[in-house]
Amino acid sequence: MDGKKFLVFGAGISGVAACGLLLEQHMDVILYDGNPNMDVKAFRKTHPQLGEIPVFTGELPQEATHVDIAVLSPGVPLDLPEVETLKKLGVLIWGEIELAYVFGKGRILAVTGTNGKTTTTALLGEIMKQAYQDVRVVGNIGIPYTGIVRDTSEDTVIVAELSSFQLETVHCFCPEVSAILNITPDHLNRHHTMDNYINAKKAITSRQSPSQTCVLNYEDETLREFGAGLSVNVVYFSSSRPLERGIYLDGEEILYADGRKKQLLCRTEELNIFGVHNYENVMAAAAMAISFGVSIEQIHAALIHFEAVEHRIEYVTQKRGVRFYNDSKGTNPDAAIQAVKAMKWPTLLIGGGYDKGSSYENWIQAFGGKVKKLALLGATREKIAETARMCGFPNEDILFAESLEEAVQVCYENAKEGDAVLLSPACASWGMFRNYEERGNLFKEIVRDLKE
Ligand code: UMA
Repeated sequence: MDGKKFLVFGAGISGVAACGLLLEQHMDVILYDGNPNMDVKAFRKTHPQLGEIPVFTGELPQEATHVDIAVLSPGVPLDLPEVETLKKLGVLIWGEIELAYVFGKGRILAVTGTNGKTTTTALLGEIMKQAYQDVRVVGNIGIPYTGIVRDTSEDTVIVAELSSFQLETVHCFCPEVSAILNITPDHLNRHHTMDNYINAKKAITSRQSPSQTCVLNYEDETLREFGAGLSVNVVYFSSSRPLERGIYLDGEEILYADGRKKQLLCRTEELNIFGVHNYENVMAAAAMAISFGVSIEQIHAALIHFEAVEHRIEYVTQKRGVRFYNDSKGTNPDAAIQAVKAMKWPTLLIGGGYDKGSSYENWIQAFGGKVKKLALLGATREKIAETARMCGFPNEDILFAESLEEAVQVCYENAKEGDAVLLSPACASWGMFRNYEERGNLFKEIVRDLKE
């Protein structure tokens, strides 16, 4: 790395953490952000740790291209003209995860998948804390990996949630245990084809050696086939059938079979998270922990204490006998299907947001007569309404809202005692909010302010 010059692309939380790491490593760093309206003065004030680092915004200036390695933030697409320019000039393209891996120490477990990543990562972090002193939970969950590198030692256990965006730019990154939970269409506006998206996810295991483990969902056809061709140690989990070797759900029990005997990991009634998708997250986290050498007792202790993560079918409160649930993390139709399936009450559903090019048919078909009103907002509202009508959802039960406040209000007005209001947009929040956390937090605030 001696004498190498870096360009960090994107001044969000990943870019800031990457710059911090590179400065600590005494590297030559330039920060670039494509947003021409970025207030560099204010940025410097809020990030004094970055000192006088050169910052460029708007169009990529030539002087910023005289670098050896560009570290892309996850949100920066690889086919962006600026990135193409850098590639043509022979600049190596790394992601923030690769940078952290190259400079960091410790043993790594990494989770990807379309849905369930955050819950599985958080749960795996809790399991690891039962067995190890120094555990760091990082990545797409909201904590940049580069931000904790300085604190890592050989004894650190790193549990990383990785998105397809982050996996597009890894090269040497190699976790000891990896997992792909499921793959359904998402982020197609960024990856363009399903194949590109699947290949990005698969990169999580591409550097692993035969003694290392990849945990896969046996009930996901793409992953089952993928597993059959892998030369690493593959451990499957299944919510639908007993496995000779792996973890599976059998009625109310989650069992671990090692090829000779079966062991009970936990009963579903002992868990504080519900729904088959959550049992899959539990199985994946447990399979990863077992492969890492954690005992069944330690895994059980963590499983029974684990609570649902924020913004994922999160109970907010009751008003006038109406229950409110925040599933702002339901940022794609598949995640939103799980939330609507988990509702046991007549539901007034708030959906819509940024257009990622998804199709909403399966989501609407999963309503199963449970959804009384569909309140829509954001760029996708017309597209969702059209699909809903096409699927036979009554036009008079579709409501358009200009804001989240209005959507909550209109649902509350139309709700009766015993109903549920669910925010589960099936779309990303971008365009109206900075991220799904901001959307979920605002939802909770609006709900708590509603008059009884
Ligand atoms: N930018 C450009 N050009 C671009 C795109 C972005 O200059 O083409 C700049 C923006 O102007 C902005 C900065 O890059 O200043 C933002 O970078 P970013 O979008 O990569 O966001 P970060 O703040 O660095 O957060 C990222 C992840 N964001 C995305 O993947 C979009 C966070 O995941 C992650 O928690 C964080 O790194 C820490 O690892 C969020 C997310 O929405 C939660 N992830 C998607 C998802 O879960 O579906 C993948």
